[in-house]
Amino acid sequence: MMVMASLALLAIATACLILQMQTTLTNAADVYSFEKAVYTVAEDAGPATVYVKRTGPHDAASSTVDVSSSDGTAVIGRDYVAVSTTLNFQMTNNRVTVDVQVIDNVMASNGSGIHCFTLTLTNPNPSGTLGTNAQICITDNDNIFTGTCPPQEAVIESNGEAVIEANVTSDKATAVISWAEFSTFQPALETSYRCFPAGQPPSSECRNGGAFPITYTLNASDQYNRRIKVQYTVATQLTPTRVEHNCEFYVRVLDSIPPIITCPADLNVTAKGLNGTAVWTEPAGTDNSGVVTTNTYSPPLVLSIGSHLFTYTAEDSSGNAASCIFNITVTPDDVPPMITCPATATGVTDPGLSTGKIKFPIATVSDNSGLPIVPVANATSMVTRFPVGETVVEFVATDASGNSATCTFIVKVDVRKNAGGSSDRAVIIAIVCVIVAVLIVVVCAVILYMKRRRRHAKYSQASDGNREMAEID
Ligand SMILES: [Ca+2]
Ligand SMILES: [Ca+2]
Ligand SMILES: [Ca+2]
Ligand SMILES: [Ca+2]
Repeated sequence: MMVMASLALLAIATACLILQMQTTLTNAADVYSFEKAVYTVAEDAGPATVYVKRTGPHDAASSTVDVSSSDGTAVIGRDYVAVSTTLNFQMTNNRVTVDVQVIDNVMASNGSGIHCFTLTLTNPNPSGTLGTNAQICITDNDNIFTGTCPPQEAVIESNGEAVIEANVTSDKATAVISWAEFSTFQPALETSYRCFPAGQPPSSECRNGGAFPITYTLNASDQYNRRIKVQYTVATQLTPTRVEHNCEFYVRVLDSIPPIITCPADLNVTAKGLNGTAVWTEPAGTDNSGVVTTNTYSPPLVLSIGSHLFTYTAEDSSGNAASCIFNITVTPDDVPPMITCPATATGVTDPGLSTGKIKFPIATVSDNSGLPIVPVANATSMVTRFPVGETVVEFVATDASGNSATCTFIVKVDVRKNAGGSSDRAVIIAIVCVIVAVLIVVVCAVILYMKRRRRHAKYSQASDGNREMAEID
């Protein structure tokens, strides 16, 4: 009994699972889409056949979808017969045709000779997913350009534009583009090519076989930045009224060559404390287009101890990118500075004192961090007074991470000879004595001289008196 109940429950659960799966499949949406985005048809080629296909995880036995047309450069009644119909899909038919009637008129279209209109899918039943619209592009057979406009090298794109696409090669910023030269039914009195690059007014001549610049795909603010319009103009009458015919198409030059960028060599930086300052020259990318942007980090950067990866990316204006990576390792500084003390410094006591100020150079220091370090001494040259005898002086050098190194040297002070200043006083006394002695000699000489003169005068008077006495006698 229990077994039968279990089997019944299992059968019910299995049935529910199958029902759930069927429900899931039934809800899966079919997809309706045109087989091609663009159908090109000659104006006089009769009906164009367009295919709509149905795909999806499950095909309903029968479903429908509507298709309708809308004008572009081709106009209902002038260039084509309006399309408005319902397509039926059967279990065994997932591909349904739509016949589009193109009108072979007698109107010559200017420009490229290509004119297009749009087919749109709507209203799937049961509900489904719809693909993108299709373009029906009609090639005019009334164009004076005898069917070569646009040139056969051009491909009609989904927006109806005729585009010749080329890629730059090697390191070029341009691509040479050539096309079959145009011919006309009518005599061409004057012909010229003009280009409309990058949304600018027509200003530059361009030519068949010319070098066309890269039409950038990035940072293009308008569609004209993505391709260049080429306009070939034929004048079939100059007077009395000038009659011109234009053939227009586009060129697109793609750049698939990535930039080149080379990172600097990996860098090792010794920390100053918990961080290290990394300095490097930032790389700049180069590109065949000549237009490239490279990210920057703006060194010098203060980085923590450890490994740091830096990625530089160069990108050209077509979206091609190249990168390089380099590593900066900040290692802790556990190496003390190298310090060298001066040789023994010697001197004598200052005059009249028992100490002397001894001049000595500061220690020389270097450190693996590369940073300058000023050593500190426990004495200062020409400020500290040293006693007579030998004094040990110590220099200490400490790097930014706190590693220290010391060295010592001897300052030796001798007693100044003739200490106390006696020698100077002796010199002064000696000089004074000499001066006094000279003065004494001079004074004595003067006194002797004066005495001799006085004695000589007395002697002369006595001689004169005797002479007079003799004359009287
Ligand atoms: Ca025609
Ligand atoms: Ca026509
Ligand atoms: Ca490039
Ligand atoms: Ca160090």
